[in-house]
Amino acid sequence: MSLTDYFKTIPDIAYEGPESDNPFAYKYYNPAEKILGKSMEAWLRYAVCYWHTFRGTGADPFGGATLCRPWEDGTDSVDMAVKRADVVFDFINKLGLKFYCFHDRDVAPEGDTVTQTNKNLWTVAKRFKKNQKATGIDLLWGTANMFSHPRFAQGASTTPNADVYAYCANSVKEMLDVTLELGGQNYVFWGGREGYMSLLNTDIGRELDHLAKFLHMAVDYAKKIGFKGQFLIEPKPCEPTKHQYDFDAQTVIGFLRGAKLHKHFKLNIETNHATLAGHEFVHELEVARVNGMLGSVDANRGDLMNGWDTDQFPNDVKECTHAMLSIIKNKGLGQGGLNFDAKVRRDSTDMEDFFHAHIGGIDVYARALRIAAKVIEDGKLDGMVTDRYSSWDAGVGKDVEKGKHDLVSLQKYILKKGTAAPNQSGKQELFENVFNSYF
Ligand code: XLS
Ligand code: NI
Ligand code: NI
Repeated sequence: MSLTDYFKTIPDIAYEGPESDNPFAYKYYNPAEKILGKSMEAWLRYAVCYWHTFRGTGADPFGGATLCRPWEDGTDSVDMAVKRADVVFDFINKLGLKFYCFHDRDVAPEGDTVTQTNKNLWTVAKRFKKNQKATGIDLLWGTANMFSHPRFAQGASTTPNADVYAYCANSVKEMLDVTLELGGQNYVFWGGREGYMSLLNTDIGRELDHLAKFLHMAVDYAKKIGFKGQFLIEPKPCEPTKHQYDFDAQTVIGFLRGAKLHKHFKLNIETNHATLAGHEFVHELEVARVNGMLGSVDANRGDLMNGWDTDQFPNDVKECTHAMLSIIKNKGLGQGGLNFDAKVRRDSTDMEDFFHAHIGGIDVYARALRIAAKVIEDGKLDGMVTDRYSSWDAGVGKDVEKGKHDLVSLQKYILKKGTAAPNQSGKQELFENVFNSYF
């Protein structure tokens, strides 16, 4: 079934196995195939993101639009927005995926008044609802864009301008209503302008209080309307602001705990944001996971030579495998998923390139899932980690974990023993060799 005929030259993308050389086929992603007792589709829950794939133009600070989208009429009208909504569902259908994600401003233009802006959003949301019904595609998450328009230049919920704060309340309220109406499974906060450029003109204490208040208002409103979706915060250390408050997973978790919001939130971890923070992607996943807050993933990658958010499609099998190990240990992403927050390069100018990009990202994670499952099934790496911590499984270590010790009793123990047992080798190189042996 298709709503438009823009992709009629592209075949439905299906699994053909690793031997296939068809660029319009999956070599590793076989949605129904069971891995560790669950279908690949259920583990991976891929989503297409509206903003890069349908609203990104290829423009950069040095040049204008380059990308080819034959359906665009050059306007930002509501009519165009509704037409685009049909194309998006056709695209996701061709890929055989089940989810999409969007910001309010990706899908509908602002009007002259707030009332008109909200009306525009609902006009497109109605089309989404119809298309979701017709295709079985669901909303993974909704969010509000509170960073593009000049009114947000000094912050959204951390702005010095109280009217802008109220404007943001309207945006989040409407998008929560829309997300509820569309059965969205999560709601994301990414604080693009929630940070500062200079401490000379910034009252960070006041701004952080306002941010916490704002998130509490969102939680209260969700409760009021019966929104059961998961709230997610997406950490990022910088860009566009010099320092963003949601710097990394550990920072966000600390903030949420301090504001007594942690029970209501999980994290949406983005690969390129992790690396911008000076962390490996898997570090961020693990920090979220061990805190019980790994909710969803923005799957992309950066460029090692570049210090900004290049939002490239993921293609590193080893990095994705390491990530999938964490996700499997998390027993999956629950109602979250893998959202391709990624864009084709500005010189990838064919409409087909959107397919190649997604096929590549889908296959690299599918391949990573297969390898990670093998690593887990073998149990070799996990066994080596367990061995490394074996001093905690008996004797004094076990007693400490059980809470049976204090400083005095531990001193007594070590005085009696005379000195600490020697360290066992950490064997990092062996661990790396074992991990490498799976590729
Ligand atoms: C930007 C973010 C953004 C969020 C959604 O760097 O990744 O795209 O995912 O607002
Ligand atoms: Ni993102
Ligand atoms: Ni990003």
